[in-house]
Amino acid sequence: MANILLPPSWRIPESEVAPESAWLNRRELVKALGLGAIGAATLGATGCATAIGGKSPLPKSYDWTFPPAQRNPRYPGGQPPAVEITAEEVAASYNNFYEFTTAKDKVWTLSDSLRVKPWTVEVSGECEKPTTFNFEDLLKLMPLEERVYRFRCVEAWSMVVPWTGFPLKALLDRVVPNSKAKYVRLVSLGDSTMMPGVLTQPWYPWPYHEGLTLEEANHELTLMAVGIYGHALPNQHGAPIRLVTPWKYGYKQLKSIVKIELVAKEPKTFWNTVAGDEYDFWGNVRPDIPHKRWSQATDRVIPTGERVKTPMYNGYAEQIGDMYKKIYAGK
Ligand SMILES: Nc1nc2c(c(=O)[nH]1)N[C@H]1C(S)=C(S)[C@@H](COP(=O)(O)O)O[C@H]1N2
Ligand SMILES: [Mo]
Repeated sequence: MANILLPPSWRIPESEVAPESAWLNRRELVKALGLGAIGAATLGATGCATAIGGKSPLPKSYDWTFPPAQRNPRYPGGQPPAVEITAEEVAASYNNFYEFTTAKDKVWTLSDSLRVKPWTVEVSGECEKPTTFNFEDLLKLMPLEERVYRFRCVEAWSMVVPWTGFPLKALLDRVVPNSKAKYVRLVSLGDSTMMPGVLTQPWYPWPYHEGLTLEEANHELTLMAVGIYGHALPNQHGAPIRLVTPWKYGYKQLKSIVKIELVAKEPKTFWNTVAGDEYDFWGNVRPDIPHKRWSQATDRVIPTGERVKTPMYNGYAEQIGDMYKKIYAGK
């Protein structure tokens, strides 16, 4: 069968198509959220939705609960320029989750079909104690904390989001990586019975998979998120557990993870397989290195559309230190 690779919609930057549409203004937000005139009336001065015409992208209840996690003041999300936390309704209704749809404003409704109970996470490969964790047990085992991180998509938009989670290192330490472990391969659920996009877009290399070096995986910034805005992750954000690496583009931060494998060689990754010349293994936020078809120097703050300078490593250059000295030698 021919391997047809259709370009995803987000590979066409809005700025190239119609410059004015790159600025998500109040009216566009209303449209993006599917609001009518009534919904529009509930938008505050900041353009943030407070209620959505009777329908909200926030679930009434969550599949999992955990005690409130302390916010870690080391990660205030306040790296300039975007310091304000994005309104929850906005973050919950502007999502990339191709297993459901490529339409960002429809993920929150379509992802209703995802069932996350029961859920297990297999942590295996090059390690002493491969373990399959019940998600419920994992919640009790891991030290949960809240961190506010800036979030930057490769499509040149950004948000600021409070995540609840634990360092990936805490999980990897449990299985004791052996000396052959050099990378971590992470895999999302790819169940076409719950994820309609898997069935309708067979040209993608499902399940969604990603990779980090072991050094990146063990980095203090690398978080396994189980919650957002103080409660469990709703489906559209990658329930029940997803990766958060704030110095990397969104495409590295895979959702609904079922498997974490310690491996010896650099693993293949989803977007690198689809378009290797546009999405490298690293996916680091580098405003000085343009995407093949658009600049990464600035980003659009959602929902105001304010255009701001993208900081080096998305504002985390200090924490990243010289981890990439060799890779970007001369840049
Ligand atoms: N499994 C899976 N994970 C994924 C994606 C996806 O399509 N499938 N999209 C990625 C991209 S491109 C982005 S920008 C973020 C969006 O995360 P959010 O919707 O929680 O803001 O999820 C990332 N993780
Ligand atoms: Mo993204």
